[in-house]
Amino acid sequence: MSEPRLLQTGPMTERFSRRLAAQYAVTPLWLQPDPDAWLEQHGGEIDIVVSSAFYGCGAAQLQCLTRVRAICHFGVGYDSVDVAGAQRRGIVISNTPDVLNDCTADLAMGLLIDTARRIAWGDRFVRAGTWAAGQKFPLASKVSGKRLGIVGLGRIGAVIARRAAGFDMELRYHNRSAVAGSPYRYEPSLVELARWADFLVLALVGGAGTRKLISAEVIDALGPQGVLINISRGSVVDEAALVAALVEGRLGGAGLDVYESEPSVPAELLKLDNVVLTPHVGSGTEETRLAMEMLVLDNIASFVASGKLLTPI
Ligand code: 8YV
Repeated sequence: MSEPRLLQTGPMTERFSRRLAAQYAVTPLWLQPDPDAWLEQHGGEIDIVVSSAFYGCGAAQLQCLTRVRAICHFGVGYDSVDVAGAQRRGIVISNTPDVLNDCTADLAMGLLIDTARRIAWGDRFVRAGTWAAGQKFPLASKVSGKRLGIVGLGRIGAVIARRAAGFDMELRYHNRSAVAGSPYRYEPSLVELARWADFLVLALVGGAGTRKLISAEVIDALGPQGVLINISRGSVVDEAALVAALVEGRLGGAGLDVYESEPSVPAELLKLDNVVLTPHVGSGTEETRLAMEMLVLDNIASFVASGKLLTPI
């Protein structure tokens, strides 16, 4: 492909934008005075789209991109991309799998330990001078040796399982179907897994197929001693049911990195000490973001050179 025209739908790092612009003719869509008008007018000139979890490539955008042949997506989850629409038109899509497994699994364990052991809460307690004033901090819950249920034993889920083994945790998982050759016990019923588990970690894909899979029934099965950890997508949880259960004390706690309408977080959660909140940073380390950027650049280079993506979905 000679002189491909690229469209980047949203900002990533300065470094990535610089590298992309050094190699290709690229339009930063979010910097256009009227991005929709730009797409209407110039969408037909674009060959390759660069998207991300926050700035995807939806059906309306894709409709304007009449010439596009590839979408190189920054992130492992591509629910912000109109995959069905792209595939109908033979547009190929790449994502950035594997390079973010470690960091996302690390954050899952961090949220789990923080929620159970009340690290952030303890930090607030110390900073507020409450400890110095003589008050006692409430006892927390033990992590080691407890029961961990993983929903979605994919690439990230498998790394979380390995981390959990280091904490002598008992492990079961739920997927659409059992993972062939997995050493862990498969639980076909999500509600039963939640009933069994002390901690339920969500590591499944987002999108229409998993919307609100973590229902009020699943949350109630996890119960007042249970803790929910979500590092996947906010869309997989019935967030209103989760908030109600936490407010009413029907769920023990939650460690959340993702939400239904990011970056907004339900106000009720901000007041709860048994909830730990992070701003969608599963892959958010210098090392991992650099590896993701390089994989996006390598996918683009491969597609331009050979018409083939390195990590197609
Ligand atoms: C985001 C993510 O891509 O990989 C994913 O699916 O959600 C993240 O890594 C990243 O935060 C940038 O949008």
